[in-house]
Amino acid sequence: MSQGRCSAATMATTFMVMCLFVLLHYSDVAEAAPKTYYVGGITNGWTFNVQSWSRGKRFAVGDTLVFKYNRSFHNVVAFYGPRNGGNFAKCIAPRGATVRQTGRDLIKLVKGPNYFICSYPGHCQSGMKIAIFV
Ligand SMILES: *[C@@H]1O[C@H](CO)[C@@H](O)[C@H](O)[C@H]1NC(C)=O
Ligand SMILES: [Cu+2]
Repeated sequence: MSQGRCSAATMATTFMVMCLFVLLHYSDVAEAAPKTYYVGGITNGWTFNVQSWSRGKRFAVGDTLVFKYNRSFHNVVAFYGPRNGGNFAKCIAPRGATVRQTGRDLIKLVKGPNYFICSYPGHCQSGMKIAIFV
């Protein structure tokens, strides 16, 4: 009887230790749940002088960016990878880049540099551009 109780307690302790281990392990490995961000903030959205909006934020692969804007005046051109740094700096949308223009575009971040510009003439030059490094 008392032996049975004892081993039950031992098993319970072992189980708790295992649970704790699994918890600690996964909190280390698995990142927080993906986040959603409104580029430029929910009020202003995707517009001129938005380029410093990403400063100080920590982005992760799989986070979603929401680009909210008036589609009569703007679009979102996304391109990726370290080779496109120059295009981003010069506000050039590379050939084959995806152009979105729904007025509310949801784009997931990928690993590496993620570049977004508005390709309407002069808009990117007026700060309608963001670079996010994940
Ligand atoms: C976009 O701008 C046009 C022209 O100013 C306006 O008529 C329209 O209502 C705007 N659309 C939205 C979704 O704000
Ligand atoms: Cu624009």
